[in-house]
Amino acid sequence: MPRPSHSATAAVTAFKDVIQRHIRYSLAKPPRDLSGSEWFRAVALAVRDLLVDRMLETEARYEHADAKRLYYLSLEFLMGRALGNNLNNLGITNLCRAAADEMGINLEAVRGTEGDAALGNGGLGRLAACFLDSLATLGMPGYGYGIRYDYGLFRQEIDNGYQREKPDNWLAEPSPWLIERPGEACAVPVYGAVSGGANAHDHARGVWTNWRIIVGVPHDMPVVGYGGHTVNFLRLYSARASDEFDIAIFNDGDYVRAVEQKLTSENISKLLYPSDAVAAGRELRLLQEYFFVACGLRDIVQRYLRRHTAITELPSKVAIQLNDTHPALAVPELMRILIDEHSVPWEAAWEVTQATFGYTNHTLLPEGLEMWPVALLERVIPRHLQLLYEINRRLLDHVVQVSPGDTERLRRVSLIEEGAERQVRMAHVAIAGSHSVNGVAALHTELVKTRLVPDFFALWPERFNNKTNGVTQRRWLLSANPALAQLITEAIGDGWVTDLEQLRRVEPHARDAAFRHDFLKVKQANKEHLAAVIKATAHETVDPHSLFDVQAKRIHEYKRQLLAVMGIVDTYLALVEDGVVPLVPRTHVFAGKAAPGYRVAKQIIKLIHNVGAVVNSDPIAREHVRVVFVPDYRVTLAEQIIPGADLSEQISTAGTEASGTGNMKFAMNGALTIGTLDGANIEILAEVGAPNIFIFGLTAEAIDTMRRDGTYHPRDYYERDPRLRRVVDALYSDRFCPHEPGLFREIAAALLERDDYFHLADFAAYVAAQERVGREFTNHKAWARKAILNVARMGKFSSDRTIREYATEIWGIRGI
Ligand code: 26Q
Repeated sequence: MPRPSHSATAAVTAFKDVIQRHIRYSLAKPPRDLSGSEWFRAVALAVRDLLVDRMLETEARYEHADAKRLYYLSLEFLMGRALGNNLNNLGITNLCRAAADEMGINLEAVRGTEGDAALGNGGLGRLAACFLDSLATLGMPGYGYGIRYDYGLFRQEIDNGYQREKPDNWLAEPSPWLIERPGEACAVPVYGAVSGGANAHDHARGVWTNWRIIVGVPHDMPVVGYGGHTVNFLRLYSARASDEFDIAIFNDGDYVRAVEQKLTSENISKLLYPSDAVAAGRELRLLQEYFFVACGLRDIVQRYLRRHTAITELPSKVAIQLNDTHPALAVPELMRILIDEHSVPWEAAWEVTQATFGYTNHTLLPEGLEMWPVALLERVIPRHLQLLYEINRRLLDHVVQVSPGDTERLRRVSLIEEGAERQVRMAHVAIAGSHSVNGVAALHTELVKTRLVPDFFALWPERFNNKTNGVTQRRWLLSANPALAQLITEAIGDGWVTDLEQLRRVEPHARDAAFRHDFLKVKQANKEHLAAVIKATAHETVDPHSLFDVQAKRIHEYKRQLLAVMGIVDTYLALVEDGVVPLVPRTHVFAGKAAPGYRVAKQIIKLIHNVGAVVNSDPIAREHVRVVFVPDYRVTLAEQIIPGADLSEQISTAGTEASGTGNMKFAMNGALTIGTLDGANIEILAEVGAPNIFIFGLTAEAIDTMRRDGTYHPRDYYERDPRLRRVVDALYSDRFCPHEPGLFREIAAALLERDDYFHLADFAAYVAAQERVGREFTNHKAWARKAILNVARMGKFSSDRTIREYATEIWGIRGI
């Protein structure tokens, strides 16, 4: 062991001093009285001091270079914990640990007390968080803009196998990472009416009156890149009622109405909507979307105008990315700013708007496409509706020019869906108002072009492009799996931390018996850790030498947790009824939240628990199969589950999962994938090679054809396959719900009658693929080789690569 140098010990002392200063002057307590979470606060505040210094330096650097900036507008940022990540990226983990040791506290325990910032539902929100890490690591001026929800995604508790939601009051103790900036608060008008304004001849300058003011207060969370050179920020707005406006009503003597209005205003940033696919058409959600977009654009335009005068040159210094359609009201809002506040003529304003925005689509599911009733927009943001009408009029004029007489096409392209209730199609707004439209995996982008919006693709093919998702290896490998990270670094150096393609150099080590041995040792230790997590949370003792088969993601019919359950039921019945013993003992690990209003998803959670109860209590079956559900899946739990997986389940119906990002995290941590030809699985297959992944099931094209022609009859599969029949019959019977007869009948009946997600069509192929998995797992050497090759071939799936592509092909920004 080298002795710490004098300057190292001096740095430890200095850092310790900063922590002690915060204990005294920020917490105002003597150190001996501190609780665990107070230690966290003191350490975090000391780290924050460093972040603030570098954030100010970073801003000066950008300012000096007059750099073009990227603003990532998103209703969701699923950040997880920050302390460990900030220490790692600043490169001061060891220094901080030494300082903590000298004060007699354990850094890992302190890190363990931090709660997750769970301001997101799943994939889309976590992608935004990975992007912020990559932007900062690449030294690029890129900022997140979102909402500082009082309540993040609900905590999941399980009661008798049923999901129960508990509020996530994450700001009960204020976050040390958030820097409130009341001085930069902004005012946003809502409700009221417009007079004059848009019509065919005079579309400019409507006058919006009688609005109510909502105040947005920014809170900045510093985002440090690896190496600590760059600190960007995530700007989150909370909503406050406006004092002045209250005073007006107070003066009218209507005290109660004034207080009521104050409450509604402050509700806007109260909670994250917990749905990740079904667009909840609620007024409060619309207010959220408009509120944060309006705050963000004011801020962006203001920052631009501090140094520049020509508002029409905005796109030379500003790029704005719309994370799905949730922030798509930015399109009419920027038009309003340009036209109403800067007197820019329509044509020029529209050019500026299109050159500024890019739009990313994250879903093909029809129920995921956002639509807002025209009548609601009319009431809440009348001026924006007027502008949308004018955008639509010009769009439809253009369509008439290029395909005269095609009224069907006009109906399909329109921003407005005509029907009993007229609705605005937000995807059309986003596409029309952007110069770039991208999908998040190769297959997904093709389906956006051919299935989702073929008319727009015909109109503007040059706008459409693919940006395959990625994840940050700093959080998902270096920090979540330090033992594997160290093994890799010992083999190839640490260049992979900022250049994931370097993992290729691990490939030759897959043939090295000693390396394989070390790799398996690391995996085994991670499995033992996961077994301890399972014990502590699901209260089940599992064998860490069994195959850990993991499906961790939001619960959704299209993700087909039900197919995995059917596979388990098949194994169980074959064992107890036919005496067929599986080749390897398995532990099936499930984790994930269901949207509170999604009945079927909640039934699936109950089914997993009930199948687990039957299998785990059967003295014979439990020796071969175990089923556990780990409650409250979130970033911090993912960091503990993923490194301990042998097998990663990515089994969505082909053509439904836009990309998936969990698939990348598991493979990067040396799990093999069992998966369909869906989303980024297809690209993972291309990278790792067919022998190193278990692919099964129908293609998106085959499923598309069956859907179109109405040729899918699930009952045919049921009648022809006795194994499948036995499984469906067992679900239909009370075998897994003896105390609640008929509980799963609805699920079984839906499988037979509709099976919207083709479980029955893929069942036989899934079971066969799982049998291959079992066979191959018995050969430890071959399995280790394949797992190592998976790690070595994950270079493409770094969010650094994704961000470089966005930066050069869409945003026109660069590292400074
Ligand atoms: C919309 C309107 C009202 C309320 C909620 C929503 C809403 C919220 C969240 C709709 C959708 C979402 C989230 C979608 C999502 O997470 N999509 C996932 O995005 C990932 C990143 O691109 C992909 O990897 C996943 O395949 C995709 O499912």
